Parts: sequence; C-alpha cells; structure tokens
Amino acid sequence: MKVAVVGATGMVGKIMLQILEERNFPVTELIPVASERSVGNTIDFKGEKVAIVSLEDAIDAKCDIALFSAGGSISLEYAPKFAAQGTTVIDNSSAWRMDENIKLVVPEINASQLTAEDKIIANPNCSTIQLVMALKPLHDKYKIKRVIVSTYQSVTGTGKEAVEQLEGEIRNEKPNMVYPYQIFKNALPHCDVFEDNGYTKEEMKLTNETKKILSDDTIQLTATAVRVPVQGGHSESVNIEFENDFDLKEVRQLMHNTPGIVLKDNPDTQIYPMPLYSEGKDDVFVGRIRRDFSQENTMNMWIVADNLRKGAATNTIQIAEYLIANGLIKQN
Ligand code: A2P
Ligand code: 11C
Repeated sequence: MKVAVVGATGMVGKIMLQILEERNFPVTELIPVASERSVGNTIDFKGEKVAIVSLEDAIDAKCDIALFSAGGSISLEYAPKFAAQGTTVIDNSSAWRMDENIKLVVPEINASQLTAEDKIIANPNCSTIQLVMALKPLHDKYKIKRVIVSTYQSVTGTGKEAVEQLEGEIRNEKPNMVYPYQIFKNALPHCDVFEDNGYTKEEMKLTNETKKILSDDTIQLTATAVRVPVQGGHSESVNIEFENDFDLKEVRQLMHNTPGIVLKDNPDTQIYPMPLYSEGKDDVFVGRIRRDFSQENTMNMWIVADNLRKGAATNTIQIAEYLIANGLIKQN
C-alpha cells in the first residue's frame, strides 16, 4: 500500500510512523506530508530517510491510504481532494466526525459498519476513544442511562507546541504560550475552545461522539475536561448510572475479558492506572472500580490511555488494518 501520513512531523504523525513500523503495516511507499516549512526535510522510516512533500504533491501521488493528523482545517479542505483521487482517508481531526455521512470508528466497537465506499473515515477524539472502549461492554450488559466524566488531559493532546510550553516552564524559561495560562504546577478547566452553551468543544466531543459510536442517543453524558501538566496519557474519572443493577465482580470480569482493555484494580497493593505507565502502550487501562453508594445502579471507575496511541495513531492504523483485512481497500 502507498501510504501518506499528513502531519508526519506532528505529535500524532510521528507516532503513526512508529506504529506503521512496529505493526509491520504493508507499506510499499511512504509519503510523509507536512507544512511548506518542512517540505524538503526528511523523516526516518524503516531505517531510511524519506523526503517530506507538500499536500498538493501527495494528492497527485494517488495513494491507497492517507492518515491525516494536521488539524481540522487541513482535513476539511484536503480529505475530499485525496478521496477524489481514490485514496481512502482516515482522519484524526474533528472535522468530519459528526457528519452524518461519515463513519466514526473504534474498531473494537463498530468497524463492521465500514464498507469499500467509505473514502473518508473519522477517528474519534482521544478522550472519547478510551471512554467508549470501557463503556461498550458495560452498555451491552447493563444499559447505560447516564455518564458523568471528568478528564485529566495530557499536554500532548494539544500538540508539540504545548509540550514545548510545559517543558519551557519546567526549565523556568519564557516559552511560547499555547495555553492562556501557565500549565506547569497548574490545572486548566479548559480543553479546546468554549462554545455558546458554556461547555468546551472537547466536552461536547465526549457527549456527541459517545452517542454516535455506541449508536445510542438515549445515553446522557456530561463532561468536564481539564488540562493537567502530564505527558503520558489522558485520565478520566467516570461515574456511570445503569438501567439495571450490576455485580462488581462481573464488571471486573467484563473489563478483564474485553480485548484492548487491561484491568489494573487492586487497592490492597495500590494498583491503579496512571499515565506514567500507559505511555507508549496501546491498551486502555481501567481501575478504581467501585459502587457509588449515593445512588442505585451506579458505579465509579478510572480510565487511562496513551492519547497519542489508542487515542489517536493506534486507532487510526487499526482502522486501516481492518479495511485491508476485509478487502475494503484496493490498491489505487
Ligand atoms: P509542520 O511540522 O511542518 O508544521 P502538532 O499537532 O503536533 O502540532 O503537529 C501538526 C502537524 O500538522 C505537523 O506535522 C505540521 O507540520 C502539520 N501541518 C501544520 N500545518 C500544515 C499545513 N498547512 N499543511 C500541511 N501540514 C501542516
Ligand atoms: C486534547 N482531545 O487532548 C484533544 C486532542 O479533536 O482530535 C485531539 C483533538 C481532536 O485536547
């Protein structure tokens, strides 16, 4: 497969390249794409230097697959141009996710919706992916009524300039400010932009994308998304109310049995998920599972995942792998 990675020099793009290598994805030709600033530079792929090209040159290359992670406006403008050349675009931005003609896919949950006609496929938001991975088996078993989620999000989710801000602040320099405030020693109840309803876009992504991926508009979900000075992954405190009662042992068993989820839950030995240990891993880690005594049929849990991996690059490449394995993508 001829594969373009759009945003190849970015936080997610670099991990995409790494994962294509790690998983031995069938790349016959790699086309790394970045902004005009980077065109002519090279990236390393499978021990070779590959030249970065412009979006226009990548369109002309008629790739089989293009993995996009260069921001929403690039995706909005360029994904249709790649698709018009017969390239299947898997887009990691928010541009296409809520479009009713575009599938929003977490392979473990809804890859079976995909067809060969899907030329633009949306990869969900990082904080949504780890959440729905854990919610899906519980929803199937007990039917979810309402979810209250509070996130503790890594600066890597914002991009490389945000990591530079945090690292500069740690070194006591005066870095370029990506956030409106210092992030070191701080917590900002503000991820992405504010909307008219008082929520941030990140919070509304959690609400809207969850309903779309689980194909259930009846699930009520309210979110508070917080940026913290962390790099290894996003964490989520999640309160879930079910229609039906549940058994804690069964919940743990369900989590344990779900592919892609790793149960880390033993208060006696201080075992619980943390971003420091999720970093660089493809799984979603779940722990602190306990009954909410304040309300019937309700439980609490803590979910952590590397937002650049399962939250972005890994999920994108798993979608591509599914398309190939099911003959839904042909060489262009
Ligand atoms: P570049 O490194 O040349 O700026 P991040 O999300 O980590 O900030 O990375 C954003 C990615 O999107 C980078 O690879 C960046 O390339 C790329 N990008 C930004 N603007 C454009 C553009 N106009 N055309 C193509 N790629 C872009
Ligand atoms: C964050 N979730 O951590 C964002 C990053 O819609 O894909 C990814 C933004 C998106 O701020």
